[in-house]
Amino acid sequence: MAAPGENLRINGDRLWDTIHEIAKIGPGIAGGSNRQTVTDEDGEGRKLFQKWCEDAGLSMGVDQMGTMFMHREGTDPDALPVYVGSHLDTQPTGGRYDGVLGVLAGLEIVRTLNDMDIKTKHPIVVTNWTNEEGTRYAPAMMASGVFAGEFTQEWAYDKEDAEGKKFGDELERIGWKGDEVVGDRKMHAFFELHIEQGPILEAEGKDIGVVTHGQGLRWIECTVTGKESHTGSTPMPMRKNAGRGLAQITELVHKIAMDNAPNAVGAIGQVNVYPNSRNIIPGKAIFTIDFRSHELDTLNRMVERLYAEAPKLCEELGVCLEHEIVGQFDPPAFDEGCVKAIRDAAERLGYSHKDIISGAGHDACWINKVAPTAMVMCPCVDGLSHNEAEDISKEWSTAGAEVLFHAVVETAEIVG
Ligand code: HGY
Ligand code: MN
Ligand code: MN
Repeated sequence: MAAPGENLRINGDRLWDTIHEIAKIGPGIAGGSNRQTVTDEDGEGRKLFQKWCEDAGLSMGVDQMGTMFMHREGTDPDALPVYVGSHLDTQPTGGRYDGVLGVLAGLEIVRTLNDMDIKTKHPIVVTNWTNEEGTRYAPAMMASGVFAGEFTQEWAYDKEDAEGKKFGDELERIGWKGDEVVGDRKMHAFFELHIEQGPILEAEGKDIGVVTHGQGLRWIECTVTGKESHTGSTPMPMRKNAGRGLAQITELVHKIAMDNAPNAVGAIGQVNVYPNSRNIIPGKAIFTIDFRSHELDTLNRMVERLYAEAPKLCEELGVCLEHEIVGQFDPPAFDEGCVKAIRDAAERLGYSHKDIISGAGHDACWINKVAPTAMVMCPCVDGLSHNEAEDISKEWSTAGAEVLFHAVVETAEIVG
């Protein structure tokens, strides 16, 4: 496949303006975004994205998990499309770029191809995967997981949020439950641009991350049960404090990750204590452990050690522990051909680059199971993400989108 000329560039200003236009929908309280999956704000953001795509001549398909597929014709209708995208849903206190950059960079590729009247043999499909974040409804990368056959649609539809609302009902309520059977679409390749969400690229002064692998993930939901009683009148030796189980498992998770450093991380991000009253000893604590490593055996060892040590801790405290895996995927290795297209594009375009392992999970991690897949990363300020202060430069956004552009267009094969 002929590589695109190094003069083939995107309109970085237009991409930057588009990113900040959609950020007006579901704004956070501190300058970031709060456009959680299948909320009204998510629905509004989808509508704006649909308008932009249709204005660019794309036709829309939506599957039964609400994932949006925006199709640009190729010259060979029988050729499998090259997919490019990410996610428009955000964390409750998310940044403006996590996911959004990757979807809108896909739109910018189409806009640029239209401007230059460039045709490709393979169609190009810009994709917005539903519920990548997994915050309102676990697990993360939910729709791409159903697409890759990892979860059933019924299981996903039945997931409930903190208010007991089911995912499937909310998807229908916002009017984005499509008719396409999830996973029926076949892909020639899938590319995703994403901010690094870590400090490496910025610290090393690199414009581009060529993502060769991702970390595997285990989300373990724990329920520690003790006994509610008066914080004032219950003698200390009689207490069954579920909060102490939470505290000691929090420390254990940290210790397990540190003992497997530098190729492991662990924390507890979501915590609910019941009844959460100032003068009642917590009778129950429900929380989710997030373990990650790019080494599968390390990841499995971390989980085994948790299963061995956490129940003992709880027994000594007089409380009991139940746990269940609510999200998991093994460390992905991305397609070498697609990874090479990205590395060559960075080289051709004169951007500094380094091979990198993705610390965060992405839809590409699941799609990698069903199609040749790879990711491009750009730096983010202080490596900060999942924080409203998440920030990138226009230069980084442009560089990432241009490398994505070249990898997509080379794979889709320019015609004429
Ligand atoms: O959890 C993750 O890694 C992703 O940001 N959803
Ligand atoms: Mn993301
Ligand atoms: Mn995220």
